Amino acid sequence: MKISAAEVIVTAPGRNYVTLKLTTDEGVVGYGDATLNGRELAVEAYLREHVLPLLAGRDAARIGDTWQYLYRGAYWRRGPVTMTAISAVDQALWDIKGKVAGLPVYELLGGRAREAVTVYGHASGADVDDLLADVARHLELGYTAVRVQAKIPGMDSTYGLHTGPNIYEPASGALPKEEVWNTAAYLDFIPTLMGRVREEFGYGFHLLHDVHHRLTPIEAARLGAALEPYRMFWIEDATPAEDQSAFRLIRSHTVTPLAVGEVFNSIWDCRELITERLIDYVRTSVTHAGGISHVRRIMDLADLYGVRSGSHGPGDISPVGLAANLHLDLAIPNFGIQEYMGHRDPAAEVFDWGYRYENGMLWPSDRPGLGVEFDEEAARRFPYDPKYLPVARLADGAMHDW
Ligand code: EZ4
Ligand code: CO
Repeated sequence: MKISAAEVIVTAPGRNYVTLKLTTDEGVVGYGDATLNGRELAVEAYLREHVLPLLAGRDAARIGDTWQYLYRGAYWRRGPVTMTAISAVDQALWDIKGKVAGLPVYELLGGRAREAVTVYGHASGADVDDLLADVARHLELGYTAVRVQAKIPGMDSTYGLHTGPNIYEPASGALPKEEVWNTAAYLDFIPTLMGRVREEFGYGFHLLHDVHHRLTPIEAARLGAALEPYRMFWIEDATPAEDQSAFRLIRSHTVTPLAVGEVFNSIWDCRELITERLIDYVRTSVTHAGGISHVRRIMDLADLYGVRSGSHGPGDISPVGLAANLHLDLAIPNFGIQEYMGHRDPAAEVFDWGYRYENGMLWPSDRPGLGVEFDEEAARRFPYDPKYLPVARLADGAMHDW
């Protein structure tokens, strides 16, 4: 069966999503998520100009060979744009393979190693009381793991907060929003905040926190040590993710578990982190790290070293991308946890995702392939809506990591 048509569709039902559609000469359709927040059209153009012309006539069954062709065959390898594009092709080909076989993709990956996928939800607040109310709401909804973020006193705005009821959307505006960051205020506040959460709700659920690349290694080490009494499930992205050696220093000072990697796009980004056991969870996602095929290899490497999965699952991954990640989460032995933020209205007018949230877990559908339907006509009603992620500066105006 050959790929006979390929198309990229950009649509914004509530937020921007980039979707690759591959069609075979027998009329089987596969979808892949190619959404890269704030850089959507770069991936769309990479796919349209440099990848789609290579796909027509290729055997749709040969997922691995197509992956290698797009990765090794391109002299300019890796990077978020390229790898998100390759990922979309990989997802769409797995979707086709599942539909041809009449089986959900997790069956092709060896079958379910668990019934459902444990997820963590996002609690946030404008102050401590507001945050505590949101944690309570998550626990009532059945979440067994909750990420906690709150506005840092003394700062005008802080990353990771809800922007509306149940909405977390960092991208906004025709130009990037500028936030002012204060490390000292942050480091003073976070241990107090986690202490308050444990005091109110106890230790019977997993507590997570995202540092979002803001600290130096020694600051991250101090935070990890200060949080030890609160038994965090993890602290995420403690330092800018490209410096793998930073984690040696953090690791040597704290037993707070470490997660990193939502911005990683290949196995090479996390090789030392895994093989030197510098982290506990690797956060690569199917959408941004080369698809099901490549993330499966990352997770296999991680399994050898006792590192578990904790894949990125923000609102800026489409229902197709999240479904693809769920199929992998279901099948791998070293699944840890999956991030889940839901999908923002009116995404359901365009995507029918099949999986459902219940009791702190995501439950797969038994539809063949990835199991996500895409309504192209509805997609056309929601044109691309340009948005940027924010940037961060220090009080003196110097650029900082967002
Ligand atoms: O800020 O996906 O853990 N989740 C996160 C995300 C990122 C966004 C960036 O597009 O850090 O919410
Ligand atoms: Co994060």
